[in-house]
Amino acid sequence: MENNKLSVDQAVPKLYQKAREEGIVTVFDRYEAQQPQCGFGLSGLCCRHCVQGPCRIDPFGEGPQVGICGATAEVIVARNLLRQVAAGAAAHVDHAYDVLEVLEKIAEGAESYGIKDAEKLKQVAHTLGIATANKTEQEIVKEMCQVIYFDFANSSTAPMTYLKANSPKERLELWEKLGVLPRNPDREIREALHQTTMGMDADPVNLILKTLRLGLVDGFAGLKLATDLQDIIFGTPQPVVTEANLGVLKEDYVNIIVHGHVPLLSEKIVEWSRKLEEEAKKAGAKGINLAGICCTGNEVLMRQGVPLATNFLAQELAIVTGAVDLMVVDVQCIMPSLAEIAACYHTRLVTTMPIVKIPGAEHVPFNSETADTASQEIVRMAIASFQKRNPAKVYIPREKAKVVAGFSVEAIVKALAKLNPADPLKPLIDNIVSGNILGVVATVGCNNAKVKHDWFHIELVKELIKNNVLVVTTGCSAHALAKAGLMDPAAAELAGEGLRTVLTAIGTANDLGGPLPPVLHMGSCVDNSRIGDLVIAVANYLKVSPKDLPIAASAPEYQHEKALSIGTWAVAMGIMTHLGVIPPVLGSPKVTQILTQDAETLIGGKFYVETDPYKAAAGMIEHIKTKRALLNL
Ligand code: MSK
Repeated sequence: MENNKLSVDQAVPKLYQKAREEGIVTVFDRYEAQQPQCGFGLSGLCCRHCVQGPCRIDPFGEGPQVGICGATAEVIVARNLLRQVAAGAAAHVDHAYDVLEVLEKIAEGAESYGIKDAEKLKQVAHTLGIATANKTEQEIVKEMCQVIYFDFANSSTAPMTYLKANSPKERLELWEKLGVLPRNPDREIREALHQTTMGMDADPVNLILKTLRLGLVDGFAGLKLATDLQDIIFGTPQPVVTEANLGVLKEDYVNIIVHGHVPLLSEKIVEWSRKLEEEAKKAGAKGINLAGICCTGNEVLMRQGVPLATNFLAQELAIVTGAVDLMVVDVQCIMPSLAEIAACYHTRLVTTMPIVKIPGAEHVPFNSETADTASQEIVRMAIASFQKRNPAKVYIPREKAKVVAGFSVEAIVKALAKLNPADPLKPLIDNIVSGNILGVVATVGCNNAKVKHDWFHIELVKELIKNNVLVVTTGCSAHALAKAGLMDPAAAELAGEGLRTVLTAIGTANDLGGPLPPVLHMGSCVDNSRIGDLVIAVANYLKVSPKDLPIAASAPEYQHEKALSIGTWAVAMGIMTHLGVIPPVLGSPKVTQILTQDAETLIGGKFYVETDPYKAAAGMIEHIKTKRALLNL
């Protein structure tokens, strides 16, 4: 791929060039090798649900208009979308379930993990209707686990407790009326797979309603559940100062990269890297340097201040630096190609989960019982690997940026409380009402090889903040914005005057000696629930529905099915959700119309597809202005 098409992150072309010189093929080359991509697949018109197929529908009306079984374009597209959203939801629910199992073990006395945030424990317990007075932490945890496990064992039609406990009344009533209230999350995922098998649902509207239901499964049994339980176990993030980009790797340190999603592993690697620092020194290193990729990087950044190495699309290039002694992965977004690339260097790639094994990687089984021994083993493997590093192959780019992160809802409220201790949300609401803050946009999601790396995230956000839109962010979008310096308080100068005034007022009240950054890092992909919590808190304060707020969401460069399920949850919450990459639905005019137009009347939110960042920013700003006008602002 030509250098100017690769990335706006300047570390990327440098390392891509190194990879080329060393004969290493990366995601950028594999993307080019896939061109042209199949038009049927791109438009969602290919069905492989039974073995009579694959069937393809001719979008131009000249070839077949139905599959062998008679399925129309509308049915094929809607079924494919439901399966993708169900898969995304499954990934997040499985993630949350892993954390739930560990929480249960803590209640049973397991010692590898503990309760770091007792306040959050009580707060979540109260939300679930569990009394906490005169109870030990273990007793509260036990009761909480019982209530949550009930959702997963529930065989009735009763809606999910966790969703009911955490949703606004107005949304609950609407979801019930539409018949999209999920029951047992596992059952919903199972039923979605059943519903989309050959000879099942042939009604695109019914399939889309089920898709909304699966979005809600993700939002509450995936995102919200995972974030809450992780905060209880590992602590609720508070502001931290750190750095982002591959320049955080250090030549004379043992460099370990944590990659994946669930902090059960990465938190332990952080703990043991600190404890085994002396062993690294004895091996000739100055110490151990940890850095993160993808969302587990966000998890340890938010809670431990661990720097970010890079995001999804540049994960291979981290190894191409020749300076990574070991990369340890858990689940999701891990390119299988990493093993082949690691084999070109001294880098050890370590998988840890029974459902993620990569030929060529070493496997160290990790679970709550082995957490400490496995983490020690992995850190020692990295120290041994450091001694085999070939200095001639090392090139660490200098790019890195200052990052102020750690903005959980609790941290935001705490910062606002410095302006108004009695009513912390008031300063935020007042500034939205006055127009200092025009509205809020959440940018989330991945990189996608179809888009110049990080470009959409950065251009879109610069446009938004220039127009006084406060940006909150998670996932690999947060990485892109961090690397671009937009989480450095100095970037407040890029914000419009109104927004800059607010950021400065909050920063000054919190003795930061300057403004808050114009982009607030709220965490990993599952931490989109933090954004949901903030939206609900503001809506409740104003006594309106989330759909009435001057807000929008955007996944500018998404690639994962998880992003589709998160987006569907956001739409079900009533939020206009921008996609910067065209989803595979254009083969069905009906499905496209429902998702991008009719949904708004039905549920308040809709998808908005725009592949130009400047037009997308303008579209979201227009939407925000319309919402403001409807609120008489
Ligand atoms: S890691 S899901 S590439 S945001 Fe959450 Fe990044 Fe997307 Fe994976």
